[in-house]
Order: sequence, then C-alpha cells, then structure tokens
Amino acid sequence: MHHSPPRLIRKRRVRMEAAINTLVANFYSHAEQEGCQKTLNKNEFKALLKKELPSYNKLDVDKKMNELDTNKDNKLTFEEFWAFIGQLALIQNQCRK
Ligand SMILES: [Ca+2]
Ligand SMILES: [Ca+2]
Repeated sequence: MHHSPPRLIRKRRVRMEAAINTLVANFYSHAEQEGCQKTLNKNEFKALLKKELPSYNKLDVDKKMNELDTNKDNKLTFEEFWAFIGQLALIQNQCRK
C-alpha cells in the first residue's frame, strides 16, 4: 500500500510549492515586459518592487540593483534576483525572533 504523508504536512508542502511557483511566475511576468524576456532591467525591477513588494518602497533601487547584478550587465537573471528573495526571507526571520 502506498503511504502518503499526513494530510496537514501534504497541504503545507503544496503551499510552499505554490509560493515558489508564485515567485518564479511573478519574476517572469515582469521580466517579459521589456527587452530580454528572461531578465529584469531596472524599469522592470522597479515595477516588480512596486507591485509585488510594496513594503520595501523605501529601498534604494539603484543600489540594490547594482548589488544584485553580480555580472554587471544591468539585467537581473532569476539567479541574481534569487539572492534578493533570500535577503527578504532572512529579514522576515529576524522580525519573528
Ligand atoms: Ca526584460
Ligand atoms: Ca546580471
């Protein structure tokens, strides 16, 4: 007989999967607005921050973009953008201690 995880755990895992899917989908929905469909330029990064992360509206976009853009091509790949999500997650974690 197939052993499936208890219902609560299964539900939670699905929610986490959904959260990750949302992050990826949001990134690409902004990335495809201008130029390269797979990367965010500064305009697209600004639009994403404004729409998806309104709590971080005080953020210095130029500084953050420069910090995240590790290969300095003025575009953010998902890999570069991911570092930002990691930073935000750590901030959330600190607030909850
Ligand atoms: Ca783009
Ligand atoms: Ca880059």
